Amino acid sequence: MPERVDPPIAIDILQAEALVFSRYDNHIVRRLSDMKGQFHDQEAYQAMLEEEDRILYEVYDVKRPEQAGELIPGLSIVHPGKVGDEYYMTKGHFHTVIDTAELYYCLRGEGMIVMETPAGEFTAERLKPHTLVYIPPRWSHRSVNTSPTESLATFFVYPANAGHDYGSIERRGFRKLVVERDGGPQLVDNPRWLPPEKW
Ligand code: S6P
Ligand code: ZN
Repeated sequence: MPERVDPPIAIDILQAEALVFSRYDNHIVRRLSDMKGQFHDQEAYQAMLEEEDRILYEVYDVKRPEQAGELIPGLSIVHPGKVGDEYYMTKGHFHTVIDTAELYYCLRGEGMIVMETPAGEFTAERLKPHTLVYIPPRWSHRSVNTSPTESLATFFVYPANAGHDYGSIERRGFRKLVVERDGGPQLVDNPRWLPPEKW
């Protein structure tokens, strides 16, 4: 039997009002209601939710077999906005196969990627167009849009067998929050963060 060889895939990133892939298999839409318990100002969260279940971010990706050797390319769009003083952000996750890395390339907008290891080591990188962030294995990651007006668009690629562990971040949070202070983004300690010994 000859080995199966898939055809290569070429994708254009279309520069419409929002960036979009010319072809994709999944379009994931995450709303305020999907982020219960994630923003520190719970009152602001509830008040916003009662008004409208806004879209916070969207992801377009290409489906590939979930096996080692395959990659999943995608586009992440985080819309501008805040819940209280905390900027719109993705849920954030560890990869289930924790020894898998990921690459992010910022196409448009401004923001941050916050990252944390299981041992509680924290770091953050600023994103602006053409910034490339390589996230090594074992770092959980969340993208945050710090622009008051513009969507944050990033291209990402990660191993197709990585999987997503959202539960750990839902329970412990990230060590720092990205909030607006004096008109700009600042990292502050997350008062609800659970250190590794309390997991
Ligand atoms: C997957 C990769 C991205 C995120 C996307 C949304 O490993 O990191 O595709 O899924 O940025 O974030 P989240 O935390 O909701 O999956
Ligand atoms: Zn990831």
